[in-house]
Amino acid sequence: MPPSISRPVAALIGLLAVAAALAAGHLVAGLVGALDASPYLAVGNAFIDRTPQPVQDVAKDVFGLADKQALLIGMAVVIAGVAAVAGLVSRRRLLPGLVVVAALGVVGTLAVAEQSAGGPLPPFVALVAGVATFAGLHRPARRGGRPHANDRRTLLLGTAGVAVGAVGAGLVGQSLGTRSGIEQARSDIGPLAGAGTAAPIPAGADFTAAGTPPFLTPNNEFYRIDVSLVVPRIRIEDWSLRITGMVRRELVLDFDDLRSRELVEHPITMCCVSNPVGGDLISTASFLGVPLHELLTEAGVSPAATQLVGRAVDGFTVGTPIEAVTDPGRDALLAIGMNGEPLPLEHGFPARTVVPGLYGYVSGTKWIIELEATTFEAFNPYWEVRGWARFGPVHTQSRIDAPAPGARIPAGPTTLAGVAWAPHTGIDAVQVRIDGGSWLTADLGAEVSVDTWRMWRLDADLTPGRHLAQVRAIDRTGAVQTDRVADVFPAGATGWHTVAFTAG
Ligand SMILES: Nc1nc2c(c(=O)[nH]1)N[C@H]1C(S)=C(S)[C@@H](COP(=O)(O)O)O[C@H]1N2
Ligand SMILES: [Mo]
Repeated sequence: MPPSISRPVAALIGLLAVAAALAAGHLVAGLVGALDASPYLAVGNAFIDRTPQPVQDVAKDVFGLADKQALLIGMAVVIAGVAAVAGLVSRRRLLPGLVVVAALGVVGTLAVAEQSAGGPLPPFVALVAGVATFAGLHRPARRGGRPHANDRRTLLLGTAGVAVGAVGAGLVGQSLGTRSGIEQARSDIGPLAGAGTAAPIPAGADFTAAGTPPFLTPNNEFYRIDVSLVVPRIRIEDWSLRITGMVRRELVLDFDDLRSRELVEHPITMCCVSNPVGGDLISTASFLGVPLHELLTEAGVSPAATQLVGRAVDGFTVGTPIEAVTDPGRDALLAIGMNGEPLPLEHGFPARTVVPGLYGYVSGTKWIIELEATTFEAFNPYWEVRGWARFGPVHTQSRIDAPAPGARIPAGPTTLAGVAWAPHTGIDAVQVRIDGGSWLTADLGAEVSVDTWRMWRLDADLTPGRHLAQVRAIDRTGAVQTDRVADVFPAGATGWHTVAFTAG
């Protein structure tokens, strides 16, 4: 019988082999400038694509915007478990564990092939590194119990070397993959003509002193929803946008074509369909860009087209009702600027679409590379394939920001405050009631446009004790925000935001 490797050492060998593989893959992905070809990230992205909607909802509820980090950590735990098993099944013979390590390598290779255009080199190097490390550590470990004192030393140095090397390779890959000079290129763009031409936001458009958010959301606080684990990094010189499909002539536009056009600037409130009642997946920015209707008129969209499909480099697709983007009365933009700067990388650099009044998943293609005029029958976009509604008008909604849920505030005079929105319709009134009493009319912030949110505040005199505040909005058509409670899936949440707090 060959000597058997102790359990802890066997598990450690499995772990180190897989860590070396993933680190090597990450390093090569960084070297080839396609971090999404890192086997670890590609497996994560493949997993996201296959996660059923209810599971995604639970993940969002539990982890909120840290759901991506939670996924990466969860994957690490599972992979570590499989890696330890690879070691443990090879305590006597090399082959069984080697097969497990190679199988992980194959999974990584398939995931990269599906998720990335970065080519097979990163997962191939990962597979080779994993198998070689496993075999390389297994040999001295197996003989370590025997009189060859050298083998113990070899094993010790080998494990330490692999551990240090893996951490180093992973870090270098990460920094290479995220370096690539794109931030520099973005800041080199300089001021965009037309930035600052939107009417100034009037004082009194927000009530930050009473607890509302600022009217314009700073770019680094603007909510973010990405399907991919890797923020796409597009070099401007490689980028162009094609307008295709049911058009008289296809257009191809590069960044200089766009920035040399007449750019318009509009503050627009964007909202995610996954925003729960009372949630904060809603933000407002001043977007700068080319009106979509101009581009579509130039391309000559066929009257038979019903859907405009946006395609992005991350594989994401968006389907927008064509009338929302051909209507000159709706400020739908192909945006290249946000709050006076070029679009941040996270928000779609170098260009994205923004359409007032529609949830982001049916209107806002970030990192866009193609707009195709087509029909609803001909194409089903990313989230619609996963069961979300075909049309995504933003529901009229309102939120209480102060007091916060569960807050304890002094009894007596106080000011309640929050926001309301009915994008592309406008807010006419906000009403608040306390402890089920009669509806009181709140003061409204100055209106900036029908396409943006509107802040509200209400002075109240609170008796000591527990209280319940509720809010509802009334839109420009006179419609009162519905009290019917609906979940975010499949068409966006509805219902009145209710906050319990204590005074005294
Ligand atoms: N390419 C691409 N575009 C995308 C997404 C994405 O994951 N990839 N997410 C969409 C969703 S669901 C929303 S709500 C908005 C969010 O835009 P933001 O991250 O700039 O707030 O972008 C939309 N456009
Ligand atoms: Mo979204």
